[in-house]
Amino acid sequence: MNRILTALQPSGILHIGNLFGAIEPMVGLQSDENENLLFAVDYHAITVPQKPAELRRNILFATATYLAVGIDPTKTILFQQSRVSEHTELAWILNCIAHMGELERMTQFKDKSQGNDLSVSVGLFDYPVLMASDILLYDTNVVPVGADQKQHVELARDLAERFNNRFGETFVVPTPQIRKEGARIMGLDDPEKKMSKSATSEKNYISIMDDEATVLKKIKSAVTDSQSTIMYDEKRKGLANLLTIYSLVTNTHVNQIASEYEGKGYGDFKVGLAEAISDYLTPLQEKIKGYLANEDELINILDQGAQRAKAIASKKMEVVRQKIGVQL
Ligand code: ATP
Ligand code: LTN
Repeated sequence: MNRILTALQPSGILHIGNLFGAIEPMVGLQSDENENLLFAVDYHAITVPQKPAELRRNILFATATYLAVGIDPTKTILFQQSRVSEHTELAWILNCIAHMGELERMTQFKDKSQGNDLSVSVGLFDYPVLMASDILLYDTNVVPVGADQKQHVELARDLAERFNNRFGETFVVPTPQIRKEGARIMGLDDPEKKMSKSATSEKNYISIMDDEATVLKKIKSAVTDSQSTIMYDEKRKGLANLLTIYSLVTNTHVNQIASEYEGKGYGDFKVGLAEAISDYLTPLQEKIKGYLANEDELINILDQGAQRAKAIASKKMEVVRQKIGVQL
């Protein structure tokens, strides 16, 4: 049996990069041969300031979205990180074997702390260690993530190996799984950087909840180039990104889409793309709203998930405590 695990921050909006890079791959991996875990990492979210009422809403929204996309809570253990206290307990122990130097090298920290801002939280610096504990606690084999998270999964591997060398075989060394298409959807306003919800402009991303008019406006303003043919060419980064999105929402190969636009220009292409995105998102949005209308049911699903996760995590922590010598 393969244990597959991933997690997302419940921080406000989810964009189509999160959807195709992280959530959808988890749906495809649900099967009787795998044991899957998916959770909202609320303790990661608070590494930057959060308003309590919003955080609560975002946890429910994230859960509703996973269910709407096709996560089946009978096949996937669906829960909320903060409900399984073993995550933070193991993070402390891993903190004591992690090196300052390896955390300082993490590009996400460097990006988010903007170099040397000393007022960022200690939690933001320590974020990858909590992520390593999320993964190692469950003897995870495979971690599907977008390309930006590969470095964090590699830290989890290093910490697993270091712990195993020091205290004897304890943790499974996990493998990151980076999907080829969709692993890195780029920003609409800047195709050099990944689409990101913390981007300064809303024109950077398509939110899962954007309505038709907003999608059209954002796609129309997406950065492309001055050439006139629609074809897939990695060097034409803006267009390549839009074709990738088109391909993901229609489940059609990029070359086929390009051939449908032979002789046509960016104007037609962008209108077609915006329509295809909305056709994909509208039914999803209806489903999300349906789940959100029944909050008790969502909370009930999360409760059950937490119980199942806790059963695995608490056993693992007993082993870890024994290995390090604190279990009397
Ligand atoms: P932020 O930019 O604020 O860090 P984010 O949009 O990157 O947020 P995360 O919560 O960090 O979102 O990421 C959730 C998951 O979505 C991760 O697995 C990440 O790799 C994936 N992901 C994020 N952005 C993209 C993207 N542009 N393309 C593909 N996958 C992405
Ligand atoms: N850092 C990840 C979220 C995350 C995660 C994890 C992903 C926290 N813990 C464990 C995979 C496995 C991100 O998406 N930004």
